[in-house]
Amino acid sequence: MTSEVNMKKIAAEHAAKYVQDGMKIGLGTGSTAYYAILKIGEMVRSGLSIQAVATSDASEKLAMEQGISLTPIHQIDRLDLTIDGADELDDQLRLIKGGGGALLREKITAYHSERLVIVADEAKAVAQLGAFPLPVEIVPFAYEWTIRSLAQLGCSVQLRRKPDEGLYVTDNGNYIADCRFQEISRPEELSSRLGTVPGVVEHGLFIGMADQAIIGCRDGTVRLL
Ligand code: ABF
Repeated sequence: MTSEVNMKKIAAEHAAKYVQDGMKIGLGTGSTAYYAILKIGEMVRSGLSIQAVATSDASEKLAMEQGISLTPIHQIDRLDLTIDGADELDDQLRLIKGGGGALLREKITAYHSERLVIVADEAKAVAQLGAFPLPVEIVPFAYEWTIRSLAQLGCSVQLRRKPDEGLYVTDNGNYIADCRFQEISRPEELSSRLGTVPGVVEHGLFIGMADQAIIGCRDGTVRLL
């Protein structure tokens, strides 16, 4: 029986095989993308030459520790491949992302990538999105009003806090509102409605962005979606 950690590792290392010499790579965020960065670091130390952009300060730090040099964004027009995690994914490759607080940089990076490959353990694959609270990045100004507008979309909203500390602040200086919908039956519609709320910077619904998902399974195999 494979542990959750190993399911993440199996999926991430399978995705790392897609990384070829000379590629421009987006490095995701989270505990699954972590294993992809470790594997890519090993490949770089063995001579692989890539240009890389990280989707969070945490992934940037990890990449540098692994010997992956990061390229300034202005030197890259478009990425060949981004490998990233997800909190939920359905069979149409619609995703909820942002549990790690990096959704804005993740979505920007994914948008400017030729391919987005999602790596996840099998628990992330769901029939319908929504059990995981949808992270929404909002500006600090008037956040109380923004939270009220989000609640009017039919969810209960919790402003993310750091354990034993104050409000969680993203790498971009914004807050995260975790929106509990329970079930999201029409993700495309919700995505559009979220975009109309002033104060919302970006949300964690990634629709029509992922090209493939690599799921690490309990039996030690990977399932490709
Ligand atoms: C990141 O990966 C986030 O968008 C998401 O929260 C996380 C998935 O969690 P993990 O890989 O740590 O299980 O990209």
